[in-house]
Amino acid sequence: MADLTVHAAQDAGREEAFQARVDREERVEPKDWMPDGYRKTLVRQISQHAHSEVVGMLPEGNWVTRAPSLRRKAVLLAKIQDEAGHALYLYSAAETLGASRDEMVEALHDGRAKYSSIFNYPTLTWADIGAIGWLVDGAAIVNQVSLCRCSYGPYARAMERICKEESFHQRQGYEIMTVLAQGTAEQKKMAQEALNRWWQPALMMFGPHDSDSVHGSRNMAWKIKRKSNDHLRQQFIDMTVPQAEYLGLAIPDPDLKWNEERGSYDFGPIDWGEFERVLKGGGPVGRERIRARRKAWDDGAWVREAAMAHAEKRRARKMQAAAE
Ligand code: FAQ
Repeated sequence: MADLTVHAAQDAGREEAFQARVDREERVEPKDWMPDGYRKTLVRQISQHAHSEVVGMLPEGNWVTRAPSLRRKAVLLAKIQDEAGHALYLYSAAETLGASRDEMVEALHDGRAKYSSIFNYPTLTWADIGAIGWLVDGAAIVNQVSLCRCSYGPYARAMERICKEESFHQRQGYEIMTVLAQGTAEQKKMAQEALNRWWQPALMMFGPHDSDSVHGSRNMAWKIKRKSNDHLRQQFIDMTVPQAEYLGLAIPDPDLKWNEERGSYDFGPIDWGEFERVLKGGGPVGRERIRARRKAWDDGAWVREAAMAHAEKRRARKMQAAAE
């Protein structure tokens, strides 16, 4: 009993020192002591972020064979490959916290781990590829720029590189939308319909309102997140409305209005009922996403085995050379 009291007092002291360190803006590194809750929430967020990058390749992959030109196809392929790279940096960052890659992937496959709600929507036309780059990567950048200052070093550093690539993704999407919006009446209609489909889901990417956010305030105190869900959502809206105006497209929100006093746009209610439904599996698209991921994992088993065997052989050779 006495031992327990001593341990509890030690932990409280360590947590206080940890918080003081975070408050001084010192980065936390893998071998440093950290509260269990800090480690757990980081593994949750980073692994879900990694899963989002992986699942996020699927809606775009749907258009690789149907891209309207060779140039478009090459650019889209490069973007999709970037997303795979982002997942790799993120899984590696989560591994520095003691999480195993196999466990993280298993949690995605059996539905315990989430991925971004945005990827449970289908890509119906080529304009959706433009809308994903413009709005989805646009929203991702707004969120991720603030994550570059995350208190956990490996995550913050991964974010810096990811943000640079995401800004190229955002521009390729906006360029697709510009061409369509300045094209024939039919092309402009296609661009408008894509904006209509992706606007609300893009706003949902930032998560529930601050008042309903489960992890928000704790993660802000730990400086994992620097800005709240609502703050980032507003920043995204204020940035994107002028871009839509330039394209001559209408944001599908009758309540959208500049608020002089706040220096920001007011906007209409978000359909959180739809968000909940999408999170619970996303209907046929959600099932298809997980089926595709499981298949890719199973089909890639021989590659993982070959890579491990190769690594093992190299290690044995090195040990033998060192012994000689
Ligand atoms: N979808 O308490 P909060 C990309 C969950 S970018 C699904 O507010 P938190 C690039 C949340 O996990 C997209 N779930 O949570 C790309 C929690 O559930 P849990 C990925 C969501 O962590 C572009 C619960 O709701 N980016 O992939 C969503 O403080 C194009 C309560 O929420 C990131 O992951 C949602 N939208 O804030 C790739 C960024 N929102 O975990 C391909 C890093 C909330 O307790 C093509 N993550 N939930 O079961 C974050 O910044 C945060 O985790 C938030 C959520 C903002 C997503």
